[in-house]
Amino acid sequence: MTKYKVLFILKKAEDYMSGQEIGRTLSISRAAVNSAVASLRSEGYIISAVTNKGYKLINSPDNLNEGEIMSVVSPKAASLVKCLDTVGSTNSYLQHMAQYGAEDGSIVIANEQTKGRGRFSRPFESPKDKGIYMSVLMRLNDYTKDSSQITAWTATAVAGAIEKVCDITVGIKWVNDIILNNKKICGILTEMYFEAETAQQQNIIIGIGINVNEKNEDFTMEVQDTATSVFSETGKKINRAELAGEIINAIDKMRRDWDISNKSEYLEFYRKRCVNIGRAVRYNKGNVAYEGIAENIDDDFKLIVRLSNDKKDIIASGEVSVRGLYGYI
Ligand code: BT5
Repeated sequence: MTKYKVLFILKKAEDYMSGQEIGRTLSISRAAVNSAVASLRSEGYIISAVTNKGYKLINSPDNLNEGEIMSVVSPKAASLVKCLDTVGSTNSYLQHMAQYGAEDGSIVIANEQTKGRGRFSRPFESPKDKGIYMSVLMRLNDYTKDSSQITAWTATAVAGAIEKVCDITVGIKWVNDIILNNKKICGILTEMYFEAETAQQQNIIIGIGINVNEKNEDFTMEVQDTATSVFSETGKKINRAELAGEIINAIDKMRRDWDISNKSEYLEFYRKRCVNIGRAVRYNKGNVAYEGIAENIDDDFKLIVRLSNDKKDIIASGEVSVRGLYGYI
């Protein structure tokens, strides 16, 4: 959108820039520049206008849009990002784009989801303008790789980005939750799509939901005991575009590491942050309930559990509750 290209130019400019110069750079008229500026102001941007000098960006709100993303990642990465104000689910939206040929690496980011979902069709609350709700498309070249590990790799990439931007240390609850002070600040949902005739995996969509600037009351009563945000725990207001940019870069690196099976860095980081290890856990397989102590993460990111009867179990997927988290006392 033109207005976000204008925003990008204003963000890069160190001083006032004339409407004529902005128009020339983007090959648009001065009138188009004026209307872009008016529209950006209505979104909360403070833009000063001085006769014979032009425009200068004075202050930016915490908005997530393509102009903000352009100013935090490379042009190539930015060209793959689509930002939406509101959407049902970014995973569903991106899957639709994938069916119409969206490129490998395409990303959709929304400021709000009305039907955000977690695993087992559970809802993922996605309050407006507070969090980051994004999905990434991976079209795999190598179908022989064990793509079930993607969620753990993604948790590592996202946790690293959160730690860097927010200056905190997080935990990871196997397999897909990032936690802070024993509550959840991020969930990941990886969905795979297969072609009906060949059963060949066609693409993977990785959905990432992060609670960034929410207050406790932004969540419904149902999840208030489970969910928290970076802001609630640290008191820091985080610039969502900066965090989104860091995540985009981390995912981009992850995709390259995935192609060359560069796993050790991810395993080491994951094991260090995994809050299950050494704690009591419980889970179900079919109708049978199990309890034990989580011992470690194996080299395929599976959870190793020492059961109450001293037998060892290795869990590849599913829901595992950890004593001390989310109401398991
Ligand atoms: C997840 O599932 O945590 C995966 C969440 C993935 C969300 C992203 S947002 C972008 C993309 N588009 C989508 O539609 N989804 C993805 P699960 O482990 O099943 O956890 C779901 C449970 O977390 C719910 O049953 C609630 O208890 C809790 N929950 C709901 N909203 C939450 C929130 N905002 N923060 C923390 N916990 C939440």
